[in-house]
Amino acid sequence: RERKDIDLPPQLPQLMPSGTEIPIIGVTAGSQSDQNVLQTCYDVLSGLRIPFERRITSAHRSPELMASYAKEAEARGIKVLIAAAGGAAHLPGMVAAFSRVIPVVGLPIKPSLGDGTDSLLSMTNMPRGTPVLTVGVNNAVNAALAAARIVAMWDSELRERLIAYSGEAENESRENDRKLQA
Ligand code: RP5
Repeated sequence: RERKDIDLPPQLPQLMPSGTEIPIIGVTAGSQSDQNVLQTCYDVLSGLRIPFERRITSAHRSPELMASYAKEAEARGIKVLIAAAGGAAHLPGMVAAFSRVIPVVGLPIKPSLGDGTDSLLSMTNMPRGTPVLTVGVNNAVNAALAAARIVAMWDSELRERLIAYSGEAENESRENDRKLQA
């Protein structure tokens, strides 16, 4: 069938009834030093009006806290986890292992030494059976949008906000094209 003929589900259930403040996305990082990069992730989630929580659960420095956070997230209502880490970036993989069911978006952070390829590959090269859905190095915007798209499958109002978000990007791109030609 042609794209225009594809019917959307008539009524998506509302995962986030309006006014709810219960977090449905959990953002966890390996260190306080990751917070600068994560700010744009927080900004996008806030702009889309998705309730989220921020945590620092290091795979190396606070491994038991990391394990309990990942194990308990689903029961607390978290639907998607974003896990950011740099260098020896074990956090997203361990969070995916402990959370078992929740999709984990891995955000590789550029470490002080190197360009972040090590962080990136440690997430994309997860052993078979424990996926980490990885975005580009320091691409905190895409981490937020990837998580939002998953959640939007169960929230018609968020779906509309995501469509508006991509519409703004389209308008900006078209405007840049117009200016360049002027
Ligand atoms: C990782 O090590 C963190 O995610 C961070 O990106 C990196 C460096 O951490 P700090 O030494 O700056 O705390 O665990």
